[in-house]
Amino acid sequence: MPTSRELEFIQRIHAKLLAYLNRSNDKMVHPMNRVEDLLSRFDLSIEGSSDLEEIEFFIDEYIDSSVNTSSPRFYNQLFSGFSTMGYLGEAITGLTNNSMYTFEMSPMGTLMERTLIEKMSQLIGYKDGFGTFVPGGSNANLIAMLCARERACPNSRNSGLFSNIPLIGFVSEESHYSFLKAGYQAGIGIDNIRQVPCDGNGHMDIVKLEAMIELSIQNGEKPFFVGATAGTTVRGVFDPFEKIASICKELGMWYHIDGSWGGSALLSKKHRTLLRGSELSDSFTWCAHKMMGIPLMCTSIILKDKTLLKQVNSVPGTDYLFHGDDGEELDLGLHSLQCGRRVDSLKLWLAWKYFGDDGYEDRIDNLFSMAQHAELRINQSKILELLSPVESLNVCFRIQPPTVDEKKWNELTIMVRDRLIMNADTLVNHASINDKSCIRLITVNFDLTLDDIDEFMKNVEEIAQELANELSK
Ligand code: ABU
Repeated sequence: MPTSRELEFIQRIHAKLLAYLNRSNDKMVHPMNRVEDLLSRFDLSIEGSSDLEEIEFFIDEYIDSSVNTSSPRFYNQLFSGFSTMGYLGEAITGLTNNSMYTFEMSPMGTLMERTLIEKMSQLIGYKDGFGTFVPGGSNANLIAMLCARERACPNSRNSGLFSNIPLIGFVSEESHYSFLKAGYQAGIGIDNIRQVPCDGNGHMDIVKLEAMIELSIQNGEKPFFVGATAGTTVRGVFDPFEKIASICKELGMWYHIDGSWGGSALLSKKHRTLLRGSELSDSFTWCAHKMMGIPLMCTSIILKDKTLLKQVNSVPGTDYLFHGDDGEELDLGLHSLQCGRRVDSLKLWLAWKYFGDDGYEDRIDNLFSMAQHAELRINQSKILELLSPVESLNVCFRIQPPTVDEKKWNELTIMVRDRLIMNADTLVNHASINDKSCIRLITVNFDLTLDDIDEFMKNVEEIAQELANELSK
Protein backbone atom coordinates (compact mmCIF):
# COMPACT_ATOMS: atom_id res chain seq x y z
CA MET A 1 0.00 0.00 0.00
CA PRO A 2 1.24 3.55 -0.61
CA THR A 3 2.43 5.47 2.43
CA SER A 4 0.60 8.68 3.35
CA ARG A 5 3.42 10.68 1.69
CA GLU A 6 3.09 8.61 -1.44
CA LEU A 7 -0.66 9.09 -1.41
CA GLU A 8 -0.16 12.85 -1.32
CA PHE A 9 2.33 12.49 -4.14
CA ILE A 10 -0.16 10.49 -6.23
CA GLN A 11 -2.73 13.20 -5.61
CA ARG A 12 -0.32 15.89 -6.78
CA ILE A 13 0.56 13.95 -9.90
CA HIS A 14 -3.12 13.30 -10.63
CA ALA A 15 -3.69 17.06 -10.51
CA LYS A 16 -0.92 17.45 -13.09
CA LEU A 17 -2.51 14.84 -15.31
CA LEU A 18 -5.79 16.72 -15.18
CA ALA A 19 -3.98 19.94 -16.04
CA TYR A 20 -2.31 18.15 -18.97
CA LEU A 21 -5.70 17.03 -20.24
CA ASN A 22 -6.99 20.60 -20.10
CA ARG A 23 -4.11 21.96 -22.16
CA SER A 24 -3.15 18.99 -24.27
CA ASN A 25 -4.29 20.48 -27.58
CA ASP A 26 -2.25 23.64 -27.01
CA LYS A 27 0.83 21.65 -26.15
CA MET A 28 3.48 21.43 -28.84
CA VAL A 29 2.73 18.38 -30.92
CA HIS A 30 6.37 17.50 -31.39
CA PRO A 31 8.86 18.95 -28.90
CA MET A 32 11.79 18.36 -31.33
CA ASN A 33 13.82 16.22 -28.96
CA ARG A 34 17.37 15.47 -29.88
CA VAL A 35 18.98 12.48 -28.28
CA GLU A 36 22.13 14.46 -27.33
CA ASP A 37 20.04 17.13 -25.62
CA LEU A 38 18.01 14.65 -23.64
CA LEU A 39 21.08 12.72 -22.55
CA SER A 40 22.93 15.87 -21.55
CA ARG A 41 19.98 17.25 -19.62
CA PHE A 42 19.04 14.10 -17.75
CA ASP A 43 20.94 11.43 -15.90
CA LEU A 44 18.73 8.44 -16.54
CA SER A 45 20.96 5.90 -14.81
CA ILE A 46 19.50 4.00 -11.88
CA GLU A 47 21.60 3.34 -8.80
CA GLY A 48 20.61 4.53 -5.33
CA SER A 49 17.14 5.58 -4.26
CA SER A 50 15.57 8.96 -5.13
CA ASP A 51 13.24 11.23 -3.27
CA LEU A 52 9.76 12.05 -4.52
CA GLU A 53 10.78 15.55 -5.72
CA GLU A 54 13.33 14.01 -8.05
CA ILE A 55 10.78 11.53 -9.33
CA GLU A 56 8.35 14.40 -9.91
CA PHE A 57 11.00 16.21 -11.93
CA PHE A 58 11.34 13.20 -14.23
CA ILE A 59 7.58 12.81 -14.55
CA ASP A 60 7.32 16.48 -15.60
CA GLU A 61 10.15 16.12 -18.08
CA TYR A 62 8.74 12.89 -19.50
CA ILE A 63 5.39 14.55 -20.15
CA ASP A 64 6.98 17.67 -21.62
CA SER A 65 9.18 15.74 -24.00
CA SER A 66 6.39 13.42 -25.17
CA VAL A 67 4.74 13.68 -28.56
CA ASN A 68 1.24 15.07 -28.15
CA THR A 69 -0.67 12.32 -29.95
CA SER A 70 -4.05 13.68 -28.86
CA SER A 71 -3.68 16.87 -30.89
CA PRO A 72 -5.64 17.32 -34.13
CA ARG A 73 -2.29 18.31 -35.63
CA PHE A 74 -0.87 14.84 -35.00
CA TYR A 75 -1.35 12.85 -38.23
CA ASN A 76 1.78 10.75 -38.06
CA GLN A 77 0.65 7.23 -37.19
CA LEU A 78 -2.31 4.93 -37.51
CA PHE A 79 -3.60 6.18 -34.15
CA SER A 80 -4.36 9.61 -32.72
CA GLY A 81 -6.66 11.33 -30.28
CA PHE A 82 -7.68 10.96 -26.68
CA SER A 83 -10.23 8.50 -25.35
CA THR A 84 -11.75 9.42 -22.01
CA MET A 85 -13.00 5.90 -21.35
CA GLY A 86 -9.84 4.39 -22.73
CA TYR A 87 -7.75 6.50 -20.40
CA LEU A 88 -9.87 5.61 -17.39
CA GLY A 89 -9.75 1.95 -18.39
CA GLU A 90 -5.94 2.12 -18.53
CA ALA A 91 -5.76 3.80 -15.13
CA ILE A 92 -8.09 1.25 -13.54
CA THR A 93 -6.20 -1.60 -15.20
CA GLY A 94 -2.97 -0.32 -13.66
CA LEU A 95 -4.64 0.31 -10.34
CA THR A 96 -6.18 -3.14 -9.99
CA ASN A 97 -3.32 -5.00 -11.70
CA ASN A 98 -5.23 -8.20 -12.47
CA SER A 99 -3.98 -10.85 -14.87
CA MET A 100 -6.03 -12.44 -17.61
CA TYR A 101 -4.89 -16.05 -17.28
CA THR A 102 -7.66 -17.23 -14.98
CA PHE A 103 -11.20 -16.12 -14.26
CA GLU A 104 -10.25 -16.16 -10.59
CA MET A 105 -7.55 -13.54 -11.25
CA SER A 106 -9.59 -11.31 -13.55
CA PRO A 107 -13.29 -11.93 -13.15
CA MET A 108 -14.83 -8.89 -14.86
CA GLY A 109 -11.93 -8.57 -17.33
CA THR A 110 -12.56 -12.16 -18.46
CA LEU A 111 -16.27 -11.61 -19.00
CA MET A 112 -15.71 -8.28 -20.73
CA GLU A 113 -13.13 -9.83 -23.04
CA ARG A 114 -15.51 -12.67 -23.90
CA THR A 115 -18.27 -10.17 -24.65
CA LEU A 116 -16.00 -8.11 -26.90
CA ILE A 117 -14.62 -11.13 -28.76
CA GLU A 118 -18.16 -12.37 -29.37
CA LYS A 119 -19.25 -8.98 -30.66
CA MET A 120 -16.22 -8.61 -32.93
CA SER A 121 -16.67 -12.20 -34.22
CA GLN A 122 -20.22 -11.39 -35.20
CA LEU A 123 -19.16 -8.21 -36.97
CA ILE A 124 -16.58 -10.17 -38.97
CA GLY A 125 -19.29 -12.70 -39.79
CA TYR A 126 -18.09 -15.72 -37.80
CA LYS A 127 -21.12 -17.48 -36.30
CA ASP A 128 -19.29 -19.16 -33.47
CA GLY A 129 -15.83 -17.59 -33.43
CA PHE A 130 -13.40 -17.22 -30.58
CA GLY A 131 -10.27 -15.20 -29.91
CA THR A 132 -8.04 -13.44 -27.47
CA PHE A 133 -6.50 -10.05 -26.87
CA VAL A 134 -2.80 -9.88 -27.75
CA PRO A 135 -0.03 -7.28 -27.46
CA GLY A 136 -0.48 -5.96 -31.02
CA GLY A 137 -1.16 -6.68 -34.68
CA SER A 138 2.21 -8.37 -35.26
CA ASN A 139 1.51 -10.84 -32.50
CA ALA A 140 -2.00 -11.47 -33.84
CA ASN A 141 -0.64 -12.20 -37.32
CA LEU A 142 1.87 -14.63 -35.78
CA ILE A 143 -0.90 -16.49 -33.96
CA ALA A 144 -2.88 -16.74 -37.20
CA MET A 145 0.16 -18.28 -38.88
CA LEU A 146 0.66 -20.72 -36.00
CA CYS A 147 -2.96 -21.84 -36.35
CA ALA A 148 -2.48 -22.24 -40.09
CA ARG A 149 0.65 -24.29 -39.48
CA GLU A 150 -1.20 -26.46 -36.97
CA ARG A 151 -3.87 -27.19 -39.53
CA ALA A 152 -1.39 -27.85 -42.34
CA CYS A 153 0.95 -30.04 -40.25
CA PRO A 154 -1.06 -31.30 -37.29
CA ASN A 155 1.79 -32.92 -35.42
CA SER A 156 4.42 -30.24 -35.96
CA ARG A 157 3.56 -28.40 -32.75
CA ASN A 158 5.06 -31.32 -30.85
CA SER A 159 7.60 -32.71 -33.27
CA GLY A 160 8.79 -29.52 -34.96
CA LEU A 161 8.82 -28.92 -38.70
CA PHE A 162 11.11 -31.51 -40.25
CA SER A 163 9.40 -32.17 -43.55
CA ASN A 164 11.31 -31.83 -46.81
CA ILE A 165 8.24 -30.16 -48.24
CA PRO A 166 8.37 -26.46 -47.28
CA LEU A 167 5.23 -24.67 -46.19
CA ILE A 168 4.68 -21.50 -48.23
CA GLY A 169 2.68 -18.42 -47.23
CA PHE A 170 1.53 -15.57 -49.49
CA VAL A 171 0.98 -11.92 -48.59
CA SER A 172 0.88 -8.82 -50.75
CA GLU A 173 3.99 -6.74 -51.30
CA GLU A 174 2.19 -3.88 -49.52
CA SER A 175 1.22 -5.96 -46.48
CA HIS A 176 2.76 -5.27 -43.08
CA TYR A 177 6.28 -6.55 -42.37
CA SER A 178 4.99 -8.50 -39.38
CA PHE A 179 4.03 -11.34 -41.73
CA LEU A 180 7.73 -11.83 -42.51
CA LYS A 181 8.56 -11.88 -38.82
CA ALA A 182 5.72 -14.32 -38.23
CA GLY A 183 7.30 -16.44 -40.98
CA TYR A 184 10.46 -17.01 -39.04
CA GLN A 185 8.83 -17.10 -35.63
CA ALA A 186 6.48 -19.86 -36.81
CA GLY A 187 9.40 -21.82 -38.27
CA ILE A 188 8.27 -21.30 -41.86
CA GLY A 189 11.21 -19.10 -42.87
CA ILE A 190 11.13 -15.57 -44.20
CA ASP A 191 12.01 -16.78 -47.70
CA ASN A 192 8.91 -18.95 -47.66
CA ILE A 193 6.60 -15.99 -47.15
CA ARG A 194 6.14 -14.87 -50.75
CA GLN A 195 5.19 -11.30 -51.54
CA VAL A 196 2.56 -11.08 -54.25
CA PRO A 197 2.74 -8.00 -56.50
CA CYS A 198 -0.08 -5.47 -56.24
CA ASP A 199 -2.18 -3.73 -58.84
CA GLY A 200 -1.56 -0.02 -59.51
CA ASN A 201 -3.56 0.99 -56.45
CA GLY A 202 -1.97 -1.34 -53.91
CA HIS A 203 -4.38 -4.32 -53.84
CA MET A 204 -3.06 -7.87 -54.00
CA ASP A 205 -3.07 -8.97 -57.64
CA ILE A 206 -5.20 -12.11 -57.72
CA VAL A 207 -3.99 -13.38 -61.07
CA LYS A 208 -0.40 -13.16 -59.80
CA LEU A 209 -1.39 -14.81 -56.52
CA GLU A 210 -2.89 -17.76 -58.39
CA ALA A 211 0.17 -18.03 -60.64
CA MET A 212 2.55 -17.96 -57.67
CA ILE A 213 0.58 -20.64 -55.83
CA GLU A 214 0.47 -22.78 -58.98
CA LEU A 215 4.24 -22.47 -59.41
CA SER A 216 4.79 -23.35 -55.78
CA ILE A 217 2.73 -26.55 -56.17
CA GLN A 218 4.62 -27.44 -59.35
CA ASN A 219 7.87 -27.01 -57.41
CA GLY A 220 6.72 -29.58 -54.86
CA GLU A 221 6.06 -27.05 -52.08
CA LYS A 222 2.97 -26.85 -49.88
CA PRO A 223 1.12 -23.50 -50.05
CA PHE A 224 -0.64 -23.25 -46.69
CA PHE A 225 -1.45 -19.61 -45.89
CA VAL A 226 -2.66 -16.42 -47.51
CA GLY A 227 -2.53 -13.22 -45.46
CA ALA A 228 -4.76 -10.53 -46.96
CA THR A 229 -4.84 -6.97 -45.66
CA ALA A 230 -7.80 -4.82 -44.67
CA GLY A 231 -6.23 -1.38 -44.71
CA THR A 232 -2.62 -1.46 -45.87
CA THR A 233 -0.14 0.57 -43.84
CA VAL A 234 0.82 3.13 -46.46
CA ARG A 235 -2.19 3.45 -48.79
CA GLY A 236 -4.95 2.15 -46.49
CA VAL A 237 -6.44 -0.09 -49.17
CA PHE A 238 -8.34 -3.36 -48.89
CA ASP A 239 -7.47 -6.57 -50.74
CA PRO A 240 -10.19 -8.40 -52.76
CA PHE A 241 -11.32 -10.70 -49.96
CA GLU A 242 -14.00 -12.72 -51.75
CA LYS A 243 -11.69 -13.65 -54.60
CA ILE A 244 -8.88 -14.64 -52.24
CA ALA A 245 -11.38 -16.73 -50.26
CA SER A 246 -12.28 -18.82 -53.33
CA ILE A 247 -8.62 -19.57 -54.02
CA CYS A 248 -7.96 -20.57 -50.42
CA LYS A 249 -11.10 -22.70 -50.27
CA GLU A 250 -10.28 -24.55 -53.45
CA LEU A 251 -6.75 -25.35 -52.31
CA GLY A 252 -7.47 -25.88 -48.62
CA MET A 253 -5.23 -22.99 -47.59
CA TRP A 254 -5.61 -20.97 -44.40
CA TYR A 255 -7.09 -17.55 -45.06
CA HIS A 256 -6.13 -14.74 -42.70
CA ILE A 257 -7.19 -11.10 -42.88
CA ASP A 258 -4.95 -8.54 -41.21
CA GLY A 259 -7.55 -5.96 -40.21
CA SER A 260 -5.20 -4.24 -37.76
CA TRP A 261 -5.86 -0.92 -39.40
CA GLY A 262 -9.12 -1.25 -41.32
CA GLY A 263 -11.00 -3.88 -39.31
CA SER A 264 -12.92 -1.20 -37.44
CA ALA A 265 -14.63 -0.16 -40.70
CA LEU A 266 -16.91 -3.12 -39.91
CA LEU A 267 -18.65 -0.77 -37.49
CA SER A 268 -19.86 1.44 -40.32
CA LYS A 269 -22.75 0.35 -42.55
CA LYS A 270 -21.42 2.71 -45.20
CA HIS A 271 -17.83 1.50 -45.20
CA ARG A 272 -18.07 -2.14 -44.15
CA THR A 273 -18.47 -3.02 -47.83
CA LEU A 274 -14.69 -2.60 -48.00
CA LEU A 275 -14.54 -5.80 -45.96
CA ARG A 276 -17.01 -7.79 -48.05
CA GLY A 277 -16.02 -11.42 -47.67
CA SER A 278 -14.50 -11.11 -44.19
CA GLU A 279 -16.76 -13.94 -43.01
CA LEU A 280 -15.02 -16.29 -45.45
CA SER A 281 -11.67 -15.95 -43.68
CA ASP A 282 -10.31 -18.30 -41.02
CA SER A 283 -8.80 -15.62 -38.81
CA PHE A 284 -8.86 -11.87 -38.39
CA THR A 285 -6.59 -9.31 -36.69
CA TRP A 286 -8.27 -6.20 -35.28
CA CYS A 287 -6.52 -3.30 -33.49
CA ALA A 288 -9.00 -1.23 -31.50
CA HIS A 289 -6.16 1.17 -30.60
CA LYS A 290 -6.18 2.39 -34.17
CA MET A 291 -9.54 3.34 -35.71
CA MET A 292 -11.49 2.88 -32.45
CA GLY A 293 -9.32 5.42 -30.64
CA ILE A 294 -8.42 3.23 -27.64
CA PRO A 295 -5.01 3.82 -25.97
CA LEU A 296 -2.21 1.51 -27.15
CA MET A 297 -2.32 -1.52 -27.14
CA CYS A 298 -5.71 -3.06 -27.75
CA THR A 299 -5.59 -5.83 -30.35
CA SER A 300 -7.49 -9.06 -30.78
CA ILE A 301 -6.99 -12.14 -32.95
CA ILE A 302 -10.27 -13.81 -33.77
CA LEU A 303 -10.71 -17.27 -35.28
CA LYS A 304 -13.63 -18.89 -37.01
CA ASP A 305 -12.85 -22.29 -35.46
CA LYS A 306 -13.31 -21.82 -31.74
CA THR A 307 -11.24 -24.86 -30.77
CA LEU A 308 -7.97 -23.99 -32.49
CA LEU A 309 -6.54 -21.37 -30.15
CA LYS A 310 -6.58 -23.77 -27.25
CA GLN A 311 -5.13 -26.55 -29.36
CA VAL A 312 -2.25 -24.34 -30.52
CA ASN A 313 -1.52 -23.13 -26.99
CA SER A 314 -1.80 -26.46 -25.28
CA VAL A 315 1.37 -27.59 -23.47
CA PRO A 316 1.99 -29.74 -20.40
CA GLY A 317 2.88 -28.29 -17.01
CA THR A 318 0.12 -25.74 -16.67
CA ASP A 319 -1.80 -27.36 -13.85
CA TYR A 320 -0.08 -25.23 -11.17
CA LEU A 321 -2.04 -22.29 -12.59
CA PHE A 322 -5.15 -23.73 -14.19
CA HIS A 323 -7.21 -25.74 -11.75
CA GLY A 324 -10.35 -25.92 -13.86
CA ASP A 325 -12.46 -24.54 -10.99
CA ASP A 326 -14.33 -22.09 -13.18
CA GLY A 327 -14.42 -24.16 -16.35
CA GLU A 328 -11.74 -24.05 -19.00
CA GLU A 329 -13.80 -21.69 -21.16
CA LEU A 330 -13.30 -19.02 -18.52
CA ASP A 331 -9.58 -19.51 -17.94
CA LEU A 332 -8.46 -17.53 -20.96
CA GLY A 333 -4.76 -18.20 -20.34
CA LEU A 334 -5.33 -21.65 -21.83
CA HIS A 335 -5.97 -19.92 -25.16
CA SER A 336 -3.13 -17.39 -25.23
CA LEU A 337 0.59 -17.43 -26.08
CA GLN A 338 1.30 -15.30 -23.02
CA CYS A 339 1.02 -16.55 -19.47
CA GLY A 340 0.56 -13.34 -17.47
CA ARG A 341 -1.53 -10.97 -19.57
CA ARG A 342 -2.71 -7.46 -18.84
CA VAL A 343 -6.39 -6.59 -19.03
CA ASP A 344 -6.89 -4.87 -22.39
CA SER A 345 -10.63 -5.48 -22.46
CA LEU A 346 -11.74 -2.95 -19.83
CA LYS A 347 -10.74 0.18 -21.76
CA LEU A 348 -12.40 -1.00 -24.97
CA TRP A 349 -15.50 -2.28 -23.19
CA LEU A 350 -15.94 1.07 -21.39
CA ALA A 351 -15.47 3.08 -24.58
CA TRP A 352 -17.84 0.91 -26.62
CA LYS A 353 -20.44 0.92 -23.85
CA TYR A 354 -20.17 4.72 -23.69
CA PHE A 355 -20.38 5.44 -27.44
CA GLY A 356 -22.59 2.49 -28.37
CA ASP A 357 -22.55 0.98 -31.86
CA ASP A 358 -24.16 4.09 -33.34
CA GLY A 359 -21.70 6.44 -31.66
CA TYR A 360 -18.79 4.48 -33.04
CA GLU A 361 -20.38 4.31 -36.47
CA ASP A 362 -20.81 8.11 -36.56
CA ARG A 363 -17.24 8.70 -35.47
CA ILE A 364 -15.76 6.27 -37.98
CA ASP A 365 -17.91 7.71 -40.78
CA ASN A 366 -16.60 11.14 -39.82
CA LEU A 367 -12.99 9.94 -40.08
CA PHE A 368 -13.68 8.76 -43.62
CA SER A 369 -15.26 12.12 -44.46
CA MET A 370 -12.14 13.90 -43.23
CA ALA A 371 -9.95 11.82 -45.56
CA GLN A 372 -12.32 12.48 -48.45
CA HIS A 373 -12.20 16.20 -47.76
CA ALA A 374 -8.39 16.12 -47.80
CA GLU A 375 -8.52 14.20 -51.09
CA LEU A 376 -10.76 16.90 -52.56
CA ARG A 377 -8.40 19.65 -51.43
CA ILE A 378 -5.44 17.86 -53.01
CA ASN A 379 -7.29 17.37 -56.28
CA GLN A 380 -8.05 21.12 -56.35
CA SER A 381 -4.42 22.07 -55.80
CA LYS A 382 -2.06 22.94 -58.63
CA ILE A 383 1.05 21.83 -56.76
CA LEU A 384 -0.12 18.65 -55.00
CA GLU A 385 -0.73 15.24 -56.51
CA LEU A 386 -2.57 12.31 -54.96
CA LEU A 387 -0.47 9.17 -55.39
CA SER A 388 -3.24 6.69 -54.71
CA PRO A 389 -7.05 6.94 -54.62
CA VAL A 390 -8.31 7.30 -51.04
CA GLU A 391 -10.08 4.15 -49.82
CA SER A 392 -10.03 4.74 -46.08
CA LEU A 393 -8.11 7.19 -43.88
CA ASN A 394 -4.73 7.28 -45.65
CA VAL A 395 -4.20 10.23 -47.94
CA CYS A 396 -0.90 9.85 -49.80
CA PHE A 397 0.18 12.83 -51.86
CA ARG A 398 3.31 14.54 -53.03
CA ILE A 399 4.43 18.02 -53.83
CA GLN A 400 5.04 18.60 -57.51
CA PRO A 401 5.09 22.28 -58.47
CA PRO A 402 5.47 22.69 -62.24
CA THR A 403 8.21 25.26 -61.60
CA VAL A 404 10.48 22.71 -59.93
CA ASP A 405 12.39 20.03 -61.81
CA GLU A 406 10.61 16.66 -61.46
CA LYS A 407 13.83 15.09 -60.16
CA LYS A 408 13.52 17.26 -57.05
CA TRP A 409 9.89 16.36 -56.18
CA ASN A 410 10.86 13.54 -53.81
CA GLU A 411 13.30 15.73 -51.92
CA LEU A 412 10.84 18.61 -51.85
CA THR A 413 8.06 16.41 -50.46
CA ILE A 414 10.23 15.36 -47.53
CA MET A 415 11.40 18.95 -47.00
CA VAL A 416 7.78 20.07 -46.74
CA ARG A 417 7.11 17.35 -44.17
CA ASP A 418 10.09 18.47 -42.08
CA ARG A 419 9.10 22.11 -42.26
CA LEU A 420 5.54 21.29 -41.23
CA ILE A 421 6.99 20.02 -37.95
CA MET A 422 9.16 23.10 -37.41
CA ASN A 423 6.89 25.88 -38.67
CA ALA A 424 3.36 24.58 -38.31
CA ASP A 425 3.71 22.32 -35.27
CA THR A 426 2.21 19.50 -37.28
CA LEU A 427 3.43 15.92 -37.24
CA VAL A 428 2.70 13.90 -40.37
CA ASN A 429 4.69 10.99 -41.77
CA HIS A 430 6.21 10.39 -45.15
CA ALA A 431 6.39 7.16 -47.12
CA SER A 432 7.17 5.96 -50.59
CA ILE A 433 4.91 4.54 -53.30
CA ASN A 434 6.68 3.08 -56.32
CA ASP A 435 9.78 5.17 -55.58
CA LYS A 436 7.77 8.36 -55.29
CA SER A 437 8.04 10.02 -51.88
CA CYS A 438 4.73 11.09 -50.43
CA ILE A 439 3.24 12.67 -47.36
CA ARG A 440 1.00 10.10 -45.65
CA LEU A 441 -1.81 11.97 -43.96
CA ILE A 442 -3.84 9.82 -41.54
CA THR A 443 -7.22 11.17 -40.43
CA VAL A 444 -7.84 8.97 -37.39
CA ASN A 445 -8.46 11.48 -34.58
CA PHE A 446 -12.16 11.58 -33.58
CA ASP A 447 -11.82 15.30 -32.75
CA LEU A 448 -10.83 16.26 -36.31
CA THR A 449 -12.96 18.86 -38.08
CA LEU A 450 -13.02 20.12 -41.65
CA ASP A 451 -11.28 23.26 -40.37
CA ASP A 452 -8.37 21.16 -39.12
CA ILE A 453 -7.98 19.56 -42.54
CA ASP A 454 -8.27 22.94 -44.25
CA GLU A 455 -5.62 24.38 -41.95
CA PHE A 456 -3.35 21.42 -42.65
CA MET A 457 -3.77 21.75 -46.42
CA LYS A 458 -3.22 25.51 -46.26
CA ASN A 459 0.01 25.02 -44.32
CA VAL A 460 1.19 22.35 -46.76
CA GLU A 461 0.49 24.55 -49.76
CA GLU A 462 2.12 27.64 -48.25
CA ILE A 463 5.24 25.78 -47.18
CA ALA A 464 5.39 23.91 -50.49
CA GLN A 465 5.13 27.17 -52.44
CA GLU A 466 7.79 28.82 -50.29
CA LEU A 467 10.22 25.93 -50.78
CA ALA A 468 9.37 25.65 -54.47
CA ASN A 469 10.28 29.32 -54.89
CA GLU A 470 13.61 28.72 -53.14
CA LEU A 471 14.35 25.62 -55.25
CA SER A 472 13.45 27.23 -58.58
CA LYS A 473 15.64 30.33 -57.98
N1 ABU B 1 1.21 -1.37 -37.28
C1 ABU B 1 1.86 -0.19 -36.95
C2 ABU B 1 1.71 0.83 -38.05
C3 ABU B 1 2.57 2.00 -37.80
C4 ABU B 1 2.17 3.18 -38.67
O1 ABU B 1 2.28 3.12 -39.87
O2 ABU B 1 1.72 4.19 -38.17
